Amino acid sequence: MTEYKILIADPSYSSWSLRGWLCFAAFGIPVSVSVTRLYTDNFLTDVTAFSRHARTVPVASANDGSQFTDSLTIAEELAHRHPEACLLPSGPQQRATARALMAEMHSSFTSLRADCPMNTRTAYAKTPVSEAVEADLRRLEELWQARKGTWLFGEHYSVADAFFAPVAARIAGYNLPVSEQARAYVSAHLHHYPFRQFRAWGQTFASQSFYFRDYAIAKWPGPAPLEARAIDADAEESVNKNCPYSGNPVTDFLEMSGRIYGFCNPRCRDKTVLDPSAWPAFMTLAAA
Ligand SMILES: N[C@@H](CCC(=O)N[C@@H](CS)C(=O)NCC(=O)O)C(=O)O
Repeated sequence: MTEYKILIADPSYSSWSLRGWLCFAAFGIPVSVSVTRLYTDNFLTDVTAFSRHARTVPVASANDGSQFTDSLTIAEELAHRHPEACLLPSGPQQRATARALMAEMHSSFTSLRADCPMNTRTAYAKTPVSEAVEADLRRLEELWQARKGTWLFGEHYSVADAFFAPVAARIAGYNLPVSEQARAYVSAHLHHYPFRQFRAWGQTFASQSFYFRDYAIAKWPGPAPLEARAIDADAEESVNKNCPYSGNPVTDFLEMSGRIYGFCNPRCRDKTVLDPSAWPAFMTLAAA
């Protein structure tokens, strides 16, 4: 079986990393993930150590020696290698449309991307919107108008949806003016399990001051997390003795609804505290 690796950066902020990661995670394709940090001296060293030709993230590789040094390449290669995972719609017309949407996302929306960089940690109540950003939003509305259901091509999430996930995060986080229809599509992204998981996991990494903005903060408009907190405890007190994710012995604990649950490392505990119901393996344990 092909084994994949992906290098991404700052999961709360790197929009291309989110796209690349979703190409695997949203389609059940296993991948081993490494994380580097933007705006540091290590960034380029980490990227080139992963792939000699890469200069940006995401970059992925397969154990057959292939390197995927761009998010479009990751999407296209995985679609080609894993037809059973249905990354692209199967009908030729919809498939062509999906590719066109991804290509436009990849090459356009520069004002929206520059003025409202993705930041899935913070939501703002009100953000100044330039004419250029408004034009980008109108174009997105045009593209999304032909949506066939929850997602662009019906009830099945495609890589075209994955490509728009960071834009949905921007519209939500900066409270940008869009129609009801577009807001429903944004909301679908905010509720999507892989998106919620990436968002919760991202918050376990250090923040990046480059992305801070001096606007009034609002509540994140996605699903409200269940209440949980990290606590000091030991395995004796824990409902489970093995981590719901790795199966390894538990060392780090959270408390939710008066019960204690264990995990095999602090990051897995913390990503669960941040959004418990985003993690089906944890919720199965909590429901048992
Ligand atoms: N065309 C690339 C763009 C990737 C990209 O610009 N990634 C940003 C992070 S979101 C990056 O690596 N920036 C570091 C740099 O440009 O030095 C793709 O689709 O993967």
